[in-house]
Amino acid sequence: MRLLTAALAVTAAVTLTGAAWNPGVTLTGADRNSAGTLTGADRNSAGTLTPIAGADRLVAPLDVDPACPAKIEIGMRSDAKKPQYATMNVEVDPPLSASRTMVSSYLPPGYELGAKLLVAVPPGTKEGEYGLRLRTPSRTLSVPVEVVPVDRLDNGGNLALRRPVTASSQHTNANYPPCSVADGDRSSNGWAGGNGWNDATGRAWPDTVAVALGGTRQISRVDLYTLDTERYPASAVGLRDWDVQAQVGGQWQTVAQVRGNTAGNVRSDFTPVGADAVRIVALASNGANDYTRIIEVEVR
Ligand SMILES: [Ca+2]
Repeated sequence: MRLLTAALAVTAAVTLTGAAWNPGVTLTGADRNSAGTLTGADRNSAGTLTPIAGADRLVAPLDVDPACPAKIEIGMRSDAKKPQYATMNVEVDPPLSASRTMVSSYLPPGYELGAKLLVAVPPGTKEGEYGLRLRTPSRTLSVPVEVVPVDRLDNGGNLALRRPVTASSQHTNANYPPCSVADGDRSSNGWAGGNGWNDATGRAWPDTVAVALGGTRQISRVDLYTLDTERYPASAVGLRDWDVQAQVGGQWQTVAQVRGNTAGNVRSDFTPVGADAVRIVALASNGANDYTRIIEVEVR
């Protein structure tokens, strides 16, 4: 079963950047050292190199699990007429830190390339706005980073967003952290890149993952997103059977049940209840019926 998980990881790494980006270009700082051996790149003809960000601002919550930092897609586009060796520097105001300080690559004309940037907020950081700058030789793109307490997040009504998550087990691969089921990203494209929980007990059930709501909240709906991509559809590797439980007065109550699911996401509505936490009790997955794979849990 670990083989299956590994195969999923490889595929996700290729598709992570999405259709708009060019996934064929390697994005590592090590490329810089090979610049002298590149052929076909005319450094003197370097045209405009435009920094790109996937959003015009980034919200970075305070005091969240370090395994699930704020993230944003960044990249650059070359408008040069010839291939060039391109470098973009990434700067962030302290005490925030970014997962990379530069993006560099051999870049054909008209190409865009992308990378995921993680922005960590150390404990004790003051809330407020911090600067993130993507800097090429010709242009700088500023993306404000707003550091806010979880209680003041604009959660769009999703009471689970960025709340503490606990799980029955955690995969040895750190790219499947439990906190990723409440990170606000419900897309399966980030699978194996820190955007979904994979438990560690193949073919052993049940598995559980719980989200604390930060106090008693009136809830009546839970949306669960399981792994569902074109290559790995939910009907083959997604979650099939589970119970939705609410913690009421210290006791877990089953408020909804899902059986025989083959879809990527399922909405469960139930009689309103005042709950401190929500728990998914996973009972079986599809296909090989091996692991629990949950991308996101939303509570309303
Ligand atoms: Ca997620």
